[in-house]
Amino acid sequence: TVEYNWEDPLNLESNLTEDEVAIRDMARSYCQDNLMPRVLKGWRTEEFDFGILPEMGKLGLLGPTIQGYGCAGASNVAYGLIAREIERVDSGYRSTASVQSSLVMHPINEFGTEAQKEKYLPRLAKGELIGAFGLTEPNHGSDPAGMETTAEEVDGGFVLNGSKTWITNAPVADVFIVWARCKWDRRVRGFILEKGMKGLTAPAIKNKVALRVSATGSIFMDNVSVPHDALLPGSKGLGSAFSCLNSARYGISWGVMGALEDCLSRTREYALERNQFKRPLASFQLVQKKFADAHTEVALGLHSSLQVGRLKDEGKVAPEMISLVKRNNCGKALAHARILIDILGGNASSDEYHVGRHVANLQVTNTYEGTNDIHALILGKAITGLPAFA
Ligand code: TGC
Ligand code: FAD
Repeated sequence: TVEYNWEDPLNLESNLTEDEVAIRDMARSYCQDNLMPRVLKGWRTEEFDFGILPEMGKLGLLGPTIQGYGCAGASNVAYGLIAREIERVDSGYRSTASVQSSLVMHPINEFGTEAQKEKYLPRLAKGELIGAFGLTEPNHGSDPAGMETTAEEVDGGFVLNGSKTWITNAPVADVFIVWARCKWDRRVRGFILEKGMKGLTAPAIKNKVALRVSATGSIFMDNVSVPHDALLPGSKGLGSAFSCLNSARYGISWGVMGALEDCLSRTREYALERNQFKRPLASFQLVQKKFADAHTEVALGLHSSLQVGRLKDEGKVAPEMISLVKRNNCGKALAHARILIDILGGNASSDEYHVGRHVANLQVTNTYEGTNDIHALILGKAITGLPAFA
């Protein structure tokens, strides 16, 4: 007979390559030994820790699927496993890393010139440079097609005007991938902006109730002049911006399962130790049902993401598959973290029990990169052929 392993109920391990297991184990030890001890201070002070990206860079955790330029060239499944380990500690650390990898390094690698790749990728991979990705605007979140940021061609380059908001890493970024509507043909394209350019500012949005270990801010562009080589020449329309989201959304689908796994293992330990009515909480049927439900969703969520990752590696992934796992895993992680936290009773209110932090973070993961309902509409369109966005 086969023994059931509650920590890996469907034997995910058996589907991973040796390289993937090694990367996962290395990421897990780094996150537990180096991020976990810093998370409460980061959460309480909301101060960005500049040490973390260089540490991740040293271990090859940034832009890990990119071939060359100092990147690891690992599989998409390895990328997902890394996201899961980081988010087991905190979604904010995973946000910092996934923006760097999927939303900054990926578009430079995909749409950039050789010179742009050589200039930025090795330093982003080392964590020497920090990147941000500006798509969302104050008046256009779920509908980026309405964006008001413009790029105008002038002698010697382009001039950008507009603003972006709720941008991860913006206040600490050296490099900004900004999406703007080009005045000459009304198409959306990506531009690389650098900190210090005249007219460019990126103030922080402070006092967040979630993702407090990651820096978030706005990007304001007031007649920012950039040379011709700031344009990502391979970016041709909004679809290019969305293709970056595919990679980030896929990573988030793994990451949030890590956060839910952490909620499960913490509440399980608590329930085994805490007695009420002269019995451990873990012995009550209602408590066990909470564990069984969360545990089932983790197992199903991880296996779905694994399948999408394998298809992505084979070049056989449709964006809707990513919407399916992003929506399902974010929604399930939030719902079950909210249920599990009840097990902590009054202690749920203490940040030292960590589950409250995950619950707050998971509200954001269920919102950014396309809200739960927007992904429902993407799937609804695929099922019926009828767009219901407007
Ligand atoms: P629509 O007409 O559907 O599409 C426009 C063009 O884009 C193509 N396309 C895609 N291509 C690749 N991958 C995808 N996922 C794609 N989705 C669409 C599409 O084929 C079309 O191409 P073409 O050649 O025909 O022009 O566009 P729409 O304006 O109707 O929008 C549809 C909708 C609502 C689904 C889309 O706008 C959407 O996804 N909205 C959600 C916005 C969003 O996700 N924003 C995320 C901002 S970044 C972020 O949150 C980072 S947080 C990171 C962190 O901290 O971890
Ligand atoms: P809205 O679009 O105003 O949506 C509000 C509500 O209305 C939602 O419930 C939504 O589902 C619903 N809704 C909207 N349209 C429809 C419709 N057609 N049918 C039914 N319901 C609808 N963006 C970036 O570009 N880069 C980043 O790095 C980044 N990082 C972020 C970090 C944090 C901490 C946060 C909170 C956000 C970040 N975002 C980033 C922005 C994020 O992508 C947007 O918040 C998200 O896309 C939703 O847009 P919105 O906030 O404008 O909400």
